Amino acid sequence: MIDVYSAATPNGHKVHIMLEECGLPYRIHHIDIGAGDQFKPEFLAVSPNNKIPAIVDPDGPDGKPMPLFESGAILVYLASKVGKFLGDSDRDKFTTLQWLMFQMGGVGPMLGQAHHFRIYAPEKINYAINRYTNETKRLYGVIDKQLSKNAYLAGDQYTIADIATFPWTRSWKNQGIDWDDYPHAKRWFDEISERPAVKRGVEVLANARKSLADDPKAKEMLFGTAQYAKR
Ligand SMILES: N[C@@H](CCC(=O)N[C@@H](CS)C(=O)NCC(=O)O)C(=O)O
Repeated sequence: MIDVYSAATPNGHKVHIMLEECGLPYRIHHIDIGAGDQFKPEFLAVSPNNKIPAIVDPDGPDGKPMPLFESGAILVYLASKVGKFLGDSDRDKFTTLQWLMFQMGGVGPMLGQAHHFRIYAPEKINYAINRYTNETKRLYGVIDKQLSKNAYLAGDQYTIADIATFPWTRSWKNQGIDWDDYPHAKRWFDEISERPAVKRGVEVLANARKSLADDPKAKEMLFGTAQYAKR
C-alpha cells in the first residue's frame, strides 16, 4: 500500500489521478498546507522542499521503501512501476518526458503565478498580472497547437504528460483563460474530465480543501515568513 502525503491542489491531483488510473492501492494522509503541516519534521523527512505531493512506496524497486517528492518524479516512478502511461517505444517515452518537463518547468509555475497575482496577492500589481496572464495564454496556445495535431500531448496515447497538465487547466477561469480561444485544448480537457479515474482522483481530499480567500493564517503559511524560516 503506497502512502500518499497530499492535498487537493493541482500538484496533488496529478498523483491522485495517476494512482486511480493505475489501480494501485494507496493510503492518503492529508497535509494541511494552510495550517503548516508541510513544515513538520516528519513531512520534511520525505519532502525536504516543504511541498506536497510526496509518497512512500513500501515496495521500492530494490524491495526497500522508496520515498519520493516532486509530482513529475512520482508520475514517472508510478508509470515505470506499472508499465503504463509513459508510451511504448523509446521515442514515445522521450516525447512523453518532454511534455512532462514542459508542464513541470512551464505550465505549473507560470499558471500558478497567474493565479497568485490575479487572485491571492494583497495588492493588484498590473505588471505581474499582465506578465503571468500573458505567459499563461502563450502556454495554452502551445498546448492548443499540439492538440490540433494529436489526440494527446505526447501523441496518440494518453500519458503522464496529460495527467500532469490536466489538473492545472481546471483553474482556467482564475488564470484569465477563455476556452473559445483554445478549441483543441478544450476538446482534450472535456475528454479527460470524463475519465472515471480522473473523476475519482479530483475528489480525493476535496472535502478537506479550504478557500484561502478569508484565511490570513493560511496565506501567512503559504506566502509569508513561515516559508522563509530556516529549518
Ligand atoms: N514542483 C512541485 C511543486 C509542488 C507544490 O507547489 N505544492 C504546493 C501545493 S500545489 C505546496 O505544497 N505548497 C505548500 C508550500 O509551498 O508550503 C511538484 O510538482 O511536486
